[in-house]
Amino acid sequence: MEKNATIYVAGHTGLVGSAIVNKLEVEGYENIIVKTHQELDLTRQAEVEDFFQAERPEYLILTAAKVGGIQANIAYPGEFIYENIAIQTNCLHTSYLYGVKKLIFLGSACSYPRESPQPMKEEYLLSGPLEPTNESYAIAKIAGIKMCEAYNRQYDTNFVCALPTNAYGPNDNFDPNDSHVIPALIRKFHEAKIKRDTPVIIWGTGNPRREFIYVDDLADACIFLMNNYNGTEIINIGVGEDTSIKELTYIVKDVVGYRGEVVFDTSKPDGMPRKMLDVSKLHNLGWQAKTTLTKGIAETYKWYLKYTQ
Ligand code: GFB
Repeated sequence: MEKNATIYVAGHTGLVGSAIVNKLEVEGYENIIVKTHQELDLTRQAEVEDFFQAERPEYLILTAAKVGGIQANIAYPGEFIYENIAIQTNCLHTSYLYGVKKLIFLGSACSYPRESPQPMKEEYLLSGPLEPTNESYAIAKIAGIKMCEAYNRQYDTNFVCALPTNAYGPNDNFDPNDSHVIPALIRKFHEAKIKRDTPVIIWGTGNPRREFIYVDDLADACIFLMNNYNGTEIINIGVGEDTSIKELTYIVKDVVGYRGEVVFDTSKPDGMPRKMLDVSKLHNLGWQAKTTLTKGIAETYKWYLKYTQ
């Protein structure tokens, strides 16, 4: 991407979009376009077309999506399938209509089969049934991936699809019910520390394993792919190692400085038993994540204290 190109970052108020805008600014990109949800509702095709007609973005970084943790996915499957399919369909089709030079669409590691061999290679997509707790979200993302492939094939577009692992970091959603596990644990441990409330309840058995990427690393990887990758084949973005929810619990507990008891509530769902990406394709292109889990959680906790307390 040229430094003076017009780059539309869809979803700039979210976790990933905000980190991408920050990184683009630091790297000297001068023409970044953003729109709030009030200014542009991406689920409305006509609004999206009017926006592309007026602004003519040359590049699109598509991070806008309805996202949430395991409980949000269980509670709102209709919203997850509708909003994600609408947003991505409108953005991808309009990008084709208005000749966007290149875009990156973010899929998700949860699009891989529930019982996928680990680590998950790109070719395992659609090789088995999905994890039921996030099937709507996964199906929507698979539809986006397949739409990119189909448009590249039929219209010779340059639509890149990346599948990131679970992201976390500053600007995350810390809602106790709907958030992902890292922001949820930061908030639970912090509030328990302040209120001297014990025990802290962790959902599930603690046995599932997840791979977590710090959002600044994910932003860096997306910009790297925009500048260095043109394939139609999907590409995983991860860190190359995973952690059990139990190990994660004790890392967050230490970072926050909570000294009380922890209880695992096994009546809550575990979700997918293990989710870890094979990142050899990305490594072979020359990109690797830099931030350790403990450092990333410490940065996120600092942000949480500064901006939410
Ligand atoms: O982050 P999380 O909601 O996402 O949960 P998933 C990860 C694991 O942490 C699950 C456990 O095994 C949860 O049961 N966990 C323990 C908790 N305590 C908590 C808590 O207080 N809050 C939360 N949220 N989890 C999502 C998908 O799955 O991953 C989405 O549902 C999306 O579609 C996202 O793909 C990245 O990794 O299980």
